[in-house]
Amino acid sequence: MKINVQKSILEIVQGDITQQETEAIGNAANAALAGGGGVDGAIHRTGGPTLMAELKAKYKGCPTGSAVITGGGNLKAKYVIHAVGPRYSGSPKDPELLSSAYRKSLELCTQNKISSIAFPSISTGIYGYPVEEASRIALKTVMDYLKEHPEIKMVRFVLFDSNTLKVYQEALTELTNAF
Ligand code: AR6
Repeated sequence: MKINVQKSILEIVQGDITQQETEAIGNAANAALAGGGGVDGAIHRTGGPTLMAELKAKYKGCPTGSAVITGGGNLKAKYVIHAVGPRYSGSPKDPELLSSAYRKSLELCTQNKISSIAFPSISTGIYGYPVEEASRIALKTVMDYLKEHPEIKMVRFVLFDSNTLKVYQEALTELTNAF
């Protein structure tokens, strides 16, 4: 599924983020930037040890709701943007922190002249954020950013499993109908 937001493209596909050829890929990291399971584990395995070496050398962790950037090592993408989403708690801060993780990632794209990025579904695996809610927040945040930032030409959500894909498709349909 693909839509235009002004002159930019917002796309939703099923797949493996480590195989994306966008300029950057997003990672669902933790605040310690310590690596882990899920998509984080997959990105570090495919990208190789230079990712962790760069994280350790440049950053002392990353607050929840923010993001940091490294090179892509052996990945096809030139950069990885390590975003830290919230662990779902049911608190009113959860949506704000999730939205901020995407927005800060997009700001890093703008600052680094990156015009295409693929995101995983941040926080909806190990961190337990319900996909129905998280998908709306993710898509709305990206759409709002693209409206103001034509320098980002393409944002692709790469969803690992068919259920997550379906939920994102439904959320995007709802959001576009609401325009
Ligand atoms: N490509 C795309 N999506 C993937 C891939 C992949 N290769 N592998 C998994 N996913 P999660 P979180 C999906 O748990 O909830 C780590 O330990 C997965 O199916 O990776 O933000 C970190 O270090 C799910 O839909 O991230 C943190 O400690 C989505 O990616 C913690 O987990 C996110 O699931 C972060 O948890």
